[in-house]
Amino acid sequence: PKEIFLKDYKLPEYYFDTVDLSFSLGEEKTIVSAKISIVPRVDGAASPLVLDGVDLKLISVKINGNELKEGDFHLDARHLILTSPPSGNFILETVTEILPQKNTSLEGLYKSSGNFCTQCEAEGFRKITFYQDRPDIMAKYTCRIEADKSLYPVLLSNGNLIEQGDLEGGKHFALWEDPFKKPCYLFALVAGQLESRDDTFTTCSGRKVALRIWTPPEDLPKTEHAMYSLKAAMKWDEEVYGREYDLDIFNIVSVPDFNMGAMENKSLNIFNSKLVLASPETATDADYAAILGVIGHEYFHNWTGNRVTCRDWFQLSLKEGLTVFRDQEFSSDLGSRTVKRIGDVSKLRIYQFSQDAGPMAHPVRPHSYIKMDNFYTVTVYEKGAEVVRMYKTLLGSQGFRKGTDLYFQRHDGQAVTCEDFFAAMRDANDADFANFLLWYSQAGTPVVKVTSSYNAEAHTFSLKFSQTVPPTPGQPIKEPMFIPVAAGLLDSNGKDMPLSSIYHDGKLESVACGGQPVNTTVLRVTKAEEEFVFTDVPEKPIPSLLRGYSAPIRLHSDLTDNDLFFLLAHDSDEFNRWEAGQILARNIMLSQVVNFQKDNALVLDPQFVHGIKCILLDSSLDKEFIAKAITLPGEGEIMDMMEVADPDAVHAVRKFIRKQLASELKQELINLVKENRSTEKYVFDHANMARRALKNTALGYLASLEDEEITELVLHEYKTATNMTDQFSALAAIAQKPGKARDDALADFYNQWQHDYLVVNKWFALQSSSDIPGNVENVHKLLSHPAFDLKNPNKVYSLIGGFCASPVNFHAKDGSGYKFLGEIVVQLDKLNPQVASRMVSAFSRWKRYDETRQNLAKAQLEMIVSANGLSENVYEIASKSLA
Ligand code: HT7
Ligand code: ZN
Repeated sequence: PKEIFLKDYKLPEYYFDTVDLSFSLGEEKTIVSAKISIVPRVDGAASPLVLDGVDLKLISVKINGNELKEGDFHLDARHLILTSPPSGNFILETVTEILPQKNTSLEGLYKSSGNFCTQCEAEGFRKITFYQDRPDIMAKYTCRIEADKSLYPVLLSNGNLIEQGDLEGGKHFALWEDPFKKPCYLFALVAGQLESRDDTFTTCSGRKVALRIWTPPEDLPKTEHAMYSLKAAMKWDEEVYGREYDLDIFNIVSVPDFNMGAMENKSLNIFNSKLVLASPETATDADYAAILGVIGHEYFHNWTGNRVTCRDWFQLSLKEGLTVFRDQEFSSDLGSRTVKRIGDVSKLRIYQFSQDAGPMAHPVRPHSYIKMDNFYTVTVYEKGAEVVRMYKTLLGSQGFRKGTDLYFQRHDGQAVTCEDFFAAMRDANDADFANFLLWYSQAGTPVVKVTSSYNAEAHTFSLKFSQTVPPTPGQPIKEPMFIPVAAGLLDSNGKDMPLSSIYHDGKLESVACGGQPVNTTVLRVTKAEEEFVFTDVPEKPIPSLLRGYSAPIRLHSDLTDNDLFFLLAHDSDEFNRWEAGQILARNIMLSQVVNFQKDNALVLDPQFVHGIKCILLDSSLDKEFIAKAITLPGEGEIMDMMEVADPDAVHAVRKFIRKQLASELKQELINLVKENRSTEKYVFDHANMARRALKNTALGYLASLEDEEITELVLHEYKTATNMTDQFSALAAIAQKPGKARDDALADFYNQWQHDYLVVNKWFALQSSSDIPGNVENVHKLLSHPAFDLKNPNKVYSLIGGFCASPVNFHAKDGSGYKFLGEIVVQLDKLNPQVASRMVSAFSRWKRYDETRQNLAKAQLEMIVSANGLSENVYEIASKSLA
């Protein structure tokens, strides 16, 4: 397979001005006619025009109305090359035949549950028609769709509907025109039996926008929350970024077969149904929150991605990092900022740090790829969002807004690079960003060590930083990064000390703001070793560092356990209160892992139990914060901190600590369950979600006990639940232990919800991710369950993805988990390479385990790499994992 490099980027030889597409959708085949007006970049230069095209049957090709004969063009499996096009502007017309009904890859044009739909990002448009399939080709499109009227009554594409009508033979047509230039990855078409929930939004300048959410008729009642989310997002983007929607219509379509979460096609967003459909009875709070975030995310792309797009796919984080940052802030503003930040940072540390430390580590802006689909990663998205967040941390809200205003002003209608975003931030603020651009080009998570010392005579407090960035594939040596460290100092009462000046680099710098001392200041750490000395510090402080998690780094400080307990109890930065508890928990878990490995008895530090108890009983705290603060770090996080990951030890230790906490705090936890039950009808707001989160976290702890009273309680919660959040949490609590109660509850749940495929997917995931011994057999059986279908990505993510998320069973020492995944990947790859390559990623950290596991996992990777007809998608991940 061919590797593509950022350094090889070249401007296109030809630009496309207008593109007129015409689709005749049929049951056997679909005919696509394309008429493109083409402008050479350099007038008069008649270089060959290379068009991408995959799985297309060419019917005809014309230039300026004249049909080309063989010899005037060259056709291979991936291209149509016009060897000597005219020297000036010209019109290219092609007719191609495609087979959407046979397209199980779910990219290009395909059928999903009887309806036609498209997915063109990243390089799916080449499966629809011959084109220069690259994002720097921006053109104005029209799209005419013709289809049987009774089978496909609804015909949608981008932009405005300008004509529609009936045709002979029971057919009809619709003609859409998009007035905005766009890259082809934003093209979309939908045709099918759909109905819409309609609403309107009046923009800040008074324009009325028609909003439509399309679903199969039976799903329509479940779109209320999606519509609420869309309107909230439109308003927020006006208020926070001054961005108004630009067309008179905005459509969202829900489809059950979709490789990712959703797609931001211009004015015709297409969504995986699990991120649109919700009702209190069928969706959990987590589902509701995800819908809010993703509806916001895709809507925000209209400015960050669509109007200003990427020059090439290496710049993906330009739109994704920025848009993730925007959706994170949107959700924070509508809910709890601290809780949202804890969730986002946890995701980053669990998944992105792990990627950064493995064979697939790549910079936020990758240097090369074989298959672009493999680079829609947590590094590009989540670490990319952290990079955007750092601009804001350095510039403040107003400075950041000045930067985005200048970015839109300079680049509206253009395809640009990460440097263009950087330059807008810098120029709008006249800022010195030192070597900040390294965040885009250096992979790996920086490790920062900090030591502190107090000088009681001089009343100064020193922080000495040292940083390293670990080597990653292709990048053995790294430069020091520019790391913004938000810091505060706590006095002995736990109050923030006022900060006014710091010695740094031989100079005394004021950190006051408008002449007033501040509680938090941002230290600009840029060197391998660097010291900051706070002045006028009357007593020895406890430092609170990296407040709000101001940079995506691993921070090692010299804080003692007592300091951490103090921060847990007092820090004004709520994120750091949570963080202090997590550091303590990680240390305790790691020390018990050593005990477990030495066959010593496991013990739990009473001070930790007391700390958790204080949090549980602190009624001044947000309930969702309490739920997060009492949740132990995940097994993956602990394994990542070990020399050799030991899934059995980590699992046993986490289980032991949970059980110990449950037993010592049993009465407090029972009270929390009872006090926080749902009494009224389901409301999606922070207070109610927080209450449910606390109740269900407490229930989960209690269910780890062997106790009749608790078994009764958990069953009672299951039976009396009035919403899916409570029902599913109770089911998960019951399912912790094998036995009749578990079997009965799982059967009961399936019985109740078998008609709802989204709920059934939860049921699959709950079983597959279970840590009950020998679970691989159950998962094997579920593969032949009538509700399972390997062609549907959501079902694969639930059943196979769920299984890989269970460390004890996936990493079973007999290799049964690895064998199961290996076989599935080869099978799946023939249907859907994108989904198969996501699944094969579960093997990528195989070198972290003991020798027996390494050999077993490696054998599966070798088997996969040598499979016949392997896709480039799976090849890239599997071969890089083996390297
Ligand atoms: N921009 C969208 C990316 C996406 C995608 C990429 C590869 C293959 C399938 C895909 N479906 C959607 C989604 C987003 O980040 O907004
Ligand atoms: Zn996105």
